[in-house]
Order: sequence, then structure tokens, then C-alpha cells
Amino acid sequence: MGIMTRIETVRGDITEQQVDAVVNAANSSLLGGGGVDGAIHRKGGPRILSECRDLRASHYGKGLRTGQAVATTAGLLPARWVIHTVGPVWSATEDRSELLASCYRQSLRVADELGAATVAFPAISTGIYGWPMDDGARIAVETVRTAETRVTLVRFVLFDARALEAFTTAVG
Ligand code: AR6
Repeated sequence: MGIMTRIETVRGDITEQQVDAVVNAANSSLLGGGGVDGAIHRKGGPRILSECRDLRASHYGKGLRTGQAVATTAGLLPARWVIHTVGPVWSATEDRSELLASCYRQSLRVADELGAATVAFPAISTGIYGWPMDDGARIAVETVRTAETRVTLVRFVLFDARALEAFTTAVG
């Protein structure tokens, strides 16, 4: 199934992607933050936050766990849905790679549930959460490549030249 998934890397802003779903590098509160999360809520408008609040109240009283993913609509963004996932904070002493892989896998699972065929991902955990870019890129690409999904296009949207190079190298 994953063999049907085309992978591309572009330099750009996740909020501007014309795809079915964009993935948000959120935190467990689902109530916003900086980086990608801040940009998505700023450009997407208050509807997204209001749906996140409803999700907290109905299903995630303690917050969304690291490695999990959940969808809202996309408000004013060109995409139809935002898939919020919580990356792990980088640790030098504990291997949290499986949690980072889980973010990509669970986001694709949610995309399948929504019927989203095209999905844009940021480089989850590589900003405020401190994950080394090359390793984050390797995990992202390996996980998408081996995922069982009906998603036909995964676009990695990288904010700067350095991140674009890391992901392009990982795609090979
Ligand atoms: N489009 C694409 N990539 C971006 C954008 C953008 N608009 N803005 C930043 N990046 P981060 P994290 C890159 O910090 O590390 C928030 O406060 C950025 O350069 O957004 O998972 C949340 O609420 C980096 O390479 O996410 C959490 O508390 C990558 O996207 C926490 O940050 C991810 O950086 C999550 O930290």
C-alpha cells in the first residue's frame, strides 16, 4: 500500500499547502504554541482552536499523548483538515525515535480515516523540541516509506535550505 505513496520535498510554509491535510507539530495541550503550531492557528483562524478545545473536552481531558494524532478542519487554510500530532522532545539520554515514527504513522492513519489522499508534513520535533535535523529526516522518510496507507502524496514542507537538504538526502 505504501508503495503507492509518492514522496516529495519542498521548501516552504506548511500553512500555504494546497493538499487535503496538513500536519501540525502540536503539543499535548492542543491549545497552540509557537513554530508550526503558532502559524497554523494564526493563519487558520479561531475555528481550529475551538475544535481543539472541543476535542480536549470530549476525548483528551489529559491532553493528546506523544506520538498520537487527531484531526480538525482547517479553518481558513487552503487544506481541508489539520492533523495535530505531538512529537517527542529530543533527549540525549533516551531513544525516543519510536515516538517520532509514531507521529508520522498515526498521522497517515488519521489521513486514511478522513479520506485525505494528499498530506503535507513539517519536520516534526526538529524546532522547539530540539531533534537533530538529519535524524528527524531519516525517521520521517523511513516511516512514510514503510507505512501502510492509501495516501498517494506525502509532501515534506521544510522551512529553510538546511532542512530541505536533510530531507532531500533522506529521500535519496
Ligand atoms: N512551515 C513549515 N515549517 C515550519 C514552519 C512553517 N510555517 N514554522 C516552523 N517550521 P516546531 P516542534 C519548521 O518548533 O519542534 C510549538 O510551540 C521549524 O523550522 O514548529 O515539533 C508546539 O506547540 C522546524 O524545523 O515544532 C510545541 O510546543 C519544524 O518546522 C512545540 O512547538 C518544527 O518546528 C513543538 O516543537
